[in-house]
Amino acid sequence: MRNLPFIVATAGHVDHGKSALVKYLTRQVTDRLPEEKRRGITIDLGFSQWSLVDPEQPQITYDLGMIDVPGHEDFVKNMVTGVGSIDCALLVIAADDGWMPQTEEHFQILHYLRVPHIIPIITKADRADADVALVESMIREELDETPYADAPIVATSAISGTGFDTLKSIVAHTLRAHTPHWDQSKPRLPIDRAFSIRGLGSVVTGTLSGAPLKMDQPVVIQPGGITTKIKSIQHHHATHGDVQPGMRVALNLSSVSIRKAHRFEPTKVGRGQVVTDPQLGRTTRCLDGTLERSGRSMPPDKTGSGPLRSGSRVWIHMGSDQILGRIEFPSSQPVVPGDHAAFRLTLERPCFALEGDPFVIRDGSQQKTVGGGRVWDTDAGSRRFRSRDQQTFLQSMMTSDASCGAYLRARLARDHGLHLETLQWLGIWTAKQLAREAALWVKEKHAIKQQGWMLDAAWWAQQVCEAFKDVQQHHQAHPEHPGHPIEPLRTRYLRCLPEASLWKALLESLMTQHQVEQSGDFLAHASHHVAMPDRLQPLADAISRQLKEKPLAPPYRRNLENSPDEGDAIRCLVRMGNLVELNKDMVMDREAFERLLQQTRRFLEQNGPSTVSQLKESLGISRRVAIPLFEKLDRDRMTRREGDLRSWRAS
Ligand SMILES: Nc1nc2c(ncn2[C@@H]2O[C@H](COP(=O)(O)OP(=O)(O)OP(=O)(O)O)[C@@H](O)[C@H]2O)c(=O)[nH]1
Ligand SMILES: [Mg+2]
Repeated sequence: MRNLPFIVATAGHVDHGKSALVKYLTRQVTDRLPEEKRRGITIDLGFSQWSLVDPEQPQITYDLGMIDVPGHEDFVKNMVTGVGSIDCALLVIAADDGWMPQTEEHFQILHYLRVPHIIPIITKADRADADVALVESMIREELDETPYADAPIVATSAISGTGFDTLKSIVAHTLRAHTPHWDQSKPRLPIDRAFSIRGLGSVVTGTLSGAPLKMDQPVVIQPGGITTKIKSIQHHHATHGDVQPGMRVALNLSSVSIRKAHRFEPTKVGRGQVVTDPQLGRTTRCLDGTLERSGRSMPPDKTGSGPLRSGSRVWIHMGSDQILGRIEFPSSQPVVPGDHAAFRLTLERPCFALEGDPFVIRDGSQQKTVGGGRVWDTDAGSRRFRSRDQQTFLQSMMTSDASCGAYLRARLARDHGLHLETLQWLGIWTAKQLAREAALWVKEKHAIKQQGWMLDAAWWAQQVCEAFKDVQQHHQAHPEHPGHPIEPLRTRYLRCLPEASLWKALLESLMTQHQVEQSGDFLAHASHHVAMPDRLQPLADAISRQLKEKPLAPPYRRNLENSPDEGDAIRCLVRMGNLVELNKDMVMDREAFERLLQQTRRFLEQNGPSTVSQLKESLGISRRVAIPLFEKLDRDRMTRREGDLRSWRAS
């Protein structure tokens, strides 16, 4: 026996028989509000359960959470709230009325939200004025050239029961082919109802997607960042220890307060917020994405067919939430039906979203559905909308199949480096899906992997190449330097690397690909030798001459170094090995130093440990020179000092 949970919602024009259909299938009345009963119409979402045994494979039972939506044009905003994460829609069309304005509007909403299956159902087939054949051909025409063109159509009557066996077969057949929900480690429960029960506390209900939830699990409510714990769980009025994605769920949450009014309050809980994992998604007031406006014709009175101008106020519907914001397009050209456009949406309050989430846009007065699309950047506030990188990114997503691979490649082209571990929490794709696409891109040599990062191969090669060029240019400009000082290079590259840790990887690539070597605080090409620049040569010659004149009694360095250039010339002579630096105050001609070194060795080997006085006398040098000389030999581990005595230690 298999029990597969799925979510099925109704859709369609007012009075076409949605609630009657749900009642026939589930034996439950979904209209609860006194006003609904009085007016005989659905106003808000209704919920019930349908346990459908697969007529062809009776070992499978579909545990269906049914959402009944209102059809009246005034309540389309409630309808959108109900169909955010459904598997299948039953699009109801009355046999005596045909495809009407809200049939069309609901159909477009389902399409924008990428609902996987739509089953058109002709209701009221028993009515005297029903023309099933005509309505069927009308539906076929409307579905033509849409992803739902092949959907099976069934005619029913909730009075006589005609067509319901066929309907059950169609629903079972559709769901059998649909991939069951699985654990993607991204639990999301967009709240559609929130209330308090005396003695129990706060309860929220919604449709669970993305991952199971279990009792005692710590969760967060977004937007708001309210941390809480699941005290108990119900699914179709029965208590469960855990619940699976694809189920209608009621959660009893500890220490949260339910907001009374519809208005969003960040510290309270109500419809529109999402119960989720603390790591998941982003709360943001600025979204970038791609918008599509259906090119289907709409009846002229209540249409969404007017031009949509940059700067318009619109409602965005995502999950069970709806937020007012201002939409912006890259150009001043209005977006008309049939158009696609990149957009930025600046919201009046934060919303919770994952990159890749679908949404619906309605006009500022909630009268018309004007478009739908996908969110591609939940951190848009940190980027300029009209920047070339962001526009290229959004254009790529618009012309792509909006798949995980397309997202990864477009984002990599924009950001140059992606941290896959982080990315899995920002978007709708799992770590596994991202890793698979990344591996493909690496295999095709478009990307490389470095320390958990995926880097754009061409961009990375360019960074390494430019850093190498910097080192080379430094060699040319300053042949007297041992190499490019590392620190300024590091500071410069940290500004363009997506993360500081990648500097190490860049250094490594420089070393392995370009034979750059690090010595102390400098980077130099293996072939680099310090050389005297032409401009310093005359000064260097003069300094060398002075030192050679009195090889054993060199003047103090400050007396040789009367200008910064002379200082540079001395440093260069030291690096080139022509001079030896005894300490910061004294340099000595290399030949004289070598001679003194040999003499010291000979003296110490013959006479054993000796004092500075004995040594200086034998070498013919003053104490002024002897002290820095022997201290340098101690530092270089040529001599060893014990008290006042020095002995030769080098072997
Ligand atoms: N003859 C006949 N009447 C039906 C059938 N289905 C529904 N009705 C009637 O049509 C009217 C509207 O039905 P509802 O189920 O409330 O319609 P709805 O689509 O839920 O309406 P809203 O939720 O307000 O959009 C009711 O009076 C129903 O009794 C049917 O198959 N045959
Ligand atoms: Mg109804």
